[in-house]
Amino acid sequence: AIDYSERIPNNVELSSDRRLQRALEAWQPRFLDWWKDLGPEGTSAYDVYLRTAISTDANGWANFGYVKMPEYRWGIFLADREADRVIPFGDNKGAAAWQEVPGEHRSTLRRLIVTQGDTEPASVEQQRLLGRTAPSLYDLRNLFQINVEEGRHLWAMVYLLHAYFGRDGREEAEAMLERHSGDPDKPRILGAFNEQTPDWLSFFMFTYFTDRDGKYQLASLAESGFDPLSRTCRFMLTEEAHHMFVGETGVGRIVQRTCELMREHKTDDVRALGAIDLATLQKYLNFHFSVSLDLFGQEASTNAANYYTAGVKGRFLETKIADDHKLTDATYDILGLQDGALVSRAVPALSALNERLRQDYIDDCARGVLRWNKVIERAGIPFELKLPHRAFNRRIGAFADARVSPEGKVVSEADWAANAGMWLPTDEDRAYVRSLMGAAVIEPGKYAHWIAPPARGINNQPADFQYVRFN
Ligand code: BYC
Ligand code: FE
Ligand code: FE
Ligand code: FE
Repeated sequence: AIDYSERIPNNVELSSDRRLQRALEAWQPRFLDWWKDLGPEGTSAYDVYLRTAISTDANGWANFGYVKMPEYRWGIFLADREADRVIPFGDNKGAAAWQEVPGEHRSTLRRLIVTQGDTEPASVEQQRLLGRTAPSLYDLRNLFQINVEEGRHLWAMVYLLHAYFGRDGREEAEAMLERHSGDPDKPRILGAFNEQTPDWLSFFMFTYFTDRDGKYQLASLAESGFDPLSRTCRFMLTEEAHHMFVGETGVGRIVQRTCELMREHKTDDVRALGAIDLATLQKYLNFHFSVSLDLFGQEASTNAANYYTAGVKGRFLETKIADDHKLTDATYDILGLQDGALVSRAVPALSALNERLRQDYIDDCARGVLRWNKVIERAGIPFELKLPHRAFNRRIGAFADARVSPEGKVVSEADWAANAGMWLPTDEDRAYVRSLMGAAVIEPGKYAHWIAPPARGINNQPADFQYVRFN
């Protein structure tokens, strides 16, 4: 169970390690200052109907109540330790999982933990103004739930840095609050986390596509031979599920509203009716999917091979895969660019691990798109949302220097320039979407015109529930 009597709630018996406890208690006010400055704007007095974990088992989430966000019980929650857990892959496969950081993997582990940790506060920074234009109290509450949990994910990584990486770890924990999303001097580490999240369509696309990268990265770190990292990530994944739910249902509700209006008014031009047309939804999808694909790194990566061989970062659901979990003799086909064409080639499976994880991610992304298309189909509208080709609009990896259409055709610079405005949101599209985001809708049970209400309330609350009380 989680001990909430402590200043820092935890289930790691923090009070038995005074040095660590004091170090984290010194970091805590800096975190709160950061939240005040760069967390959700102007919200410190709001009472928000939030869920707080009371334990890390399956029933630990049943706890809902009104909380002022600066008083949210951020803390350190690890999934329970598995007795006799072994390293599931790599050179050390079968050896006892590490409870301390092995010296030879120290810098690798630190780097992975820092990269992961950096994304969490970045997303809070990206989303800090969205409350002004929330389409409903229900959506506002979901935004805040995600924000406090991303804040807790930062705590999760900062705990590992403080507890296992000594002085370097403490310095890295400080730096997490010094880099900021979009800061020209001290940007966040990964590209997608320096983009803006300027409107709610972007927010729903981000939580569908980019939080899902989080799911896949966390799942492969959950396989890590470094047991505290594995246990931390396993609990984080239970929080991540809600973020992706918000994205999938958010986009789905916009699709539904658009289709209702198209049918009712027998028109494609729902912009005239104050809604978001399907073509614009497709462009936003193209953007967020391609930017999120970049987060998986290079298609062929010796870093990824080294992480795996060392036992620090595994594959998605590593223990469920039927092979030798060493991959020294296996190959994997990856797509690349050769003489201006997309060609597949077999490479050592170890070096293709980023690409393999990206493939797992793409398959998962496709499932939600199917569900969105069901909504369109049920409305009798001949339109299909599609994931663009993996080579489309990439900045990292083999396709970074190519121009590739959403269908996967290599095109000239001139073709790209002529078509980019049909494939990606234009300034005009973004301005239109922003123009829909008026003052926040704060009447219980009411929704902005461009989005349908959800199928059910949070924790089965009634339709007119007051999810946020403004004080
Ligand atoms: N941007 O060998 P490669 C989440 C660099 S989201 C900039 O492929 P590797 C969340 C790379 O650093 C999940 N640079 O690299 C979601 C390397 O540099 P060096 C976040 C990039 O090591 C929503 C070079 O290119 N979690 O949680 O395999 C809301 C060679 O590349 C990028 C993680 O990322 C890029 N996109 O990197 C809130 C997990 N990609 O060595 C939260 C931890 C590559 O040449 N990170 N580079 O200087 C990792 O597992 C790995 O570092 C990467 C791939 C997946 C990022
Ligand atoms: Fe997170
Ligand atoms: Fe998330
Ligand atoms: Fe995440």
